[in-house]
Amino acid sequence: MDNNVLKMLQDQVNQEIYSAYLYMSMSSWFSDNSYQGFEKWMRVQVQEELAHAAYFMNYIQDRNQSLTFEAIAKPNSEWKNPLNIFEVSYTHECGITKSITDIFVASRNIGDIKSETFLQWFISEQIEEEKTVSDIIGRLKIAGDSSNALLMLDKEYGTKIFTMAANITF
Ligand code: OFO
Repeated sequence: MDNNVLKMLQDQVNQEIYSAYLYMSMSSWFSDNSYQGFEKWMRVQVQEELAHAAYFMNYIQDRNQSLTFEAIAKPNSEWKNPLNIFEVSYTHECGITKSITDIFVASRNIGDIKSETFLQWFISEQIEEEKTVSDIIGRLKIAGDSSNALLMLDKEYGTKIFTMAANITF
């Protein structure tokens, strides 16, 4: 396997675990501020990110390559309000989309069809991740400072449940 593509895949494991860590921090803020629905939404997001990490780990090992372990960056834990949290989440997801796209392009450039095929699921997943968070941002903007509207959205997003492809385990 090409060393550069392998390094990018190894780094992506770290990025996915960092995503989980970031969403843990966000979920903790929601808990501290009595947004139980958004807290649950973020906890489901944590599970999804850990599953993403596992998916990359499995692929690296399926290609008979080794994992590497670097420090996970410390996430911010000071948040202003739900809108601020989801805006940061959106920016973060756009960055993840870019890093996955970069691995896809690097794989394509060297003719690594296996990696290219593997990464296609993630490209689609990132479109969904960005859209979901962008929709929440739009609705939070409509809600503005209305406590009633914020509590209604909190309740609605608390119904999110964890679902991933059956072949992904952590
Ligand atoms: Fe793994 O998709 Fe979000 O970060």
